Amino acid sequence: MPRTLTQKIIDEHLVQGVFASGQEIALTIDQTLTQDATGTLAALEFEALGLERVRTELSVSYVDHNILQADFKNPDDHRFLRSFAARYGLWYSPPGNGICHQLHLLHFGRPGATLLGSDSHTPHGGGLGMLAMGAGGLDVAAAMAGAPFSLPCPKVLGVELTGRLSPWVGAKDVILELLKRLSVKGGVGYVLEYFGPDVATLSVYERAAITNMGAELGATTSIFPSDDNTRAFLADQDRAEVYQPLTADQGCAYDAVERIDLEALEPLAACPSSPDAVRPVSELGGVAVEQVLVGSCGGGSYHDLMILAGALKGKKLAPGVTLGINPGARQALAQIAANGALNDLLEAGVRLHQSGCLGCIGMSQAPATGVASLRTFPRNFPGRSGTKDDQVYLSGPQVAAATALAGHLADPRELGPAPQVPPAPPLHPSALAAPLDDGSGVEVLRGPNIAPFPELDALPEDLSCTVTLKVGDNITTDHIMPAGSQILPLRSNVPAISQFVFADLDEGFATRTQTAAPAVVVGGENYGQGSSREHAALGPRYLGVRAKIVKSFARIHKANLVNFGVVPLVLADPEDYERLDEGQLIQLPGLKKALLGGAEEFEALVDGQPLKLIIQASPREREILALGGRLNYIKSRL
Ligand code: MIC
Ligand code: SF4
Repeated sequence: MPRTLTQKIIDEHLVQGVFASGQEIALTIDQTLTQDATGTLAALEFEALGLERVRTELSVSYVDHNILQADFKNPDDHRFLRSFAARYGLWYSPPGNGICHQLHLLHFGRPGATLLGSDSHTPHGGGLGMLAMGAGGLDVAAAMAGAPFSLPCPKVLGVELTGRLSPWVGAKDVILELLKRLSVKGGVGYVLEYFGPDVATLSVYERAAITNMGAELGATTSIFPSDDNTRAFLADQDRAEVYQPLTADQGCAYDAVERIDLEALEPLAACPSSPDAVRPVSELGGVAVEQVLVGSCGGGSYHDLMILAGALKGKKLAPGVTLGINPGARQALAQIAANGALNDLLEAGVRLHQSGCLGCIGMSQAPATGVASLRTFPRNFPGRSGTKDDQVYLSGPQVAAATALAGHLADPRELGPAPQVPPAPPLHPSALAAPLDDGSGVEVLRGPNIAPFPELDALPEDLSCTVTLKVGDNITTDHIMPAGSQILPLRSNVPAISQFVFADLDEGFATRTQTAAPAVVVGGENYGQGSSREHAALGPRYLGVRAKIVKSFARIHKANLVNFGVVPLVLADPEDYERLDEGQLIQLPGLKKALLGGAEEFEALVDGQPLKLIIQASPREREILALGGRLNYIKSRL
């Protein structure tokens, strides 16, 4: 049977289950990545497993999110992660070196491998033909320990690309087009696999910009074939030896197909405040913009910076506009410095920042009140910039350049001939520290910011939970566990960070939930979309949330809920959502027994009336839930 590329890589790594949609499968993981904001917990979790060294081909600990050092907290975490990497055999990337996904693509990714990362944009690696997936920190810690990664077997959505991108239209427009068509939940349960003869017109940089933002569709991951462009990219990185050609078999069957005529695409932008609120820039010309930012894992590559520099060369920013650049990697900064593009950018008036996530996760670069900001970042969820009621637009570097020159959202096609991106200078500076041969003598350095991991109790036989919050559709993990420069430094301190759960939506949530516990949160469709942060599951659990009842879940968040013993329940009839309200008591009699007995349907009681719920959990997940979480499950098996 002809196979898709996705199936080929899955078959190669399959240790449990069969390639059939919806079934739980388990895959061996070749490489892992963690970043600091999720990595400190992942490190504590790995330590709890009691191993001497990571058991992967390669694991890297990157520091790129919490890089501001306003007090001791973030530098304490950096020091902890550096010593943890030295102790347990990981590569370490210090702050300022660049963003995990960009660095991983440049320095470590390889076609055909599996990569598990504690960050939702790990699919960036799909640009190199690897199966790169985001997951919670605990899943990544387990993979670092050599455990296979379990997930529902995805379906494969083939995306056929034909034609060639027109001048001033770029990779970001391809993924924005898909977001426009499919919405932020359109990719749930799928791997997006790009195919067609004209895939060959896209460089690895462009492919990675596309697979990166496939995360915004809720997809399990996205992947491109590995071909001559992949070979050239790897050769440029002095890593030609890891190249292997990989494509889908002729005549393979996709579960669904989308077709994109690259030639017909026009410059697009996502409007506030969702990555799928996409419109042609030509229709948005009136919007005044005072802040433009070019950077992030999905929009700060050498290729992105060169497009920007080419468009700005010899010109000046519009009065009143600030244009910040956050190079995705130290290498990209060195390359634009070497070929003169950095000078063109500085002459035009850009503000140069260090390599890192920065404003993408509200670590500085907040826009002023009431001012629209245009960013080449992957996400514009409400308030994520750090400013309340923010107006954040997303686009590629072409639109960013035209907008910075005009002072309002502008169509780059009006700028004249489009710049060509010259080959990257052969420079690969990086501050990566290689693993030690033997780290057993290294002391792991813990500052006061690192609190012990909370103990989680097993699920009781019967539960009665108060609804302490009811929310709507597409709730993001940014809503559940906000980020930003005030809260992010608490990522290693679960009791402290838990006080901020739902803080932007409902300030009283934490106290109310702790008082009413056990508690339940009610939500709509695609609950928990966005980031992989497990704090969005662990924080509520710490406050006493024992179950969530929603219309549907996003994949990573649901897995995180299971990992921390919060029972994910789905309404059998979505209309029942209307019957639920804050303050109600929901009785869940015999829930534990139902879980362990494998029941798919479960009857709860609300106001004495039955409420039909669905338990979508594999036998393994049911056992984890009954024990109160995955760490308890692992300990019970040791
Ligand atoms: C994001 O883009 O939302 C983040 C910040 O990178 C998160 C990880 C985190 O919350 O630490 C993600 O994408 O998983
Ligand atoms: Fe960092 Fe933003 Fe990428 Fe998340 S999306 S990894 S915050 S740059």
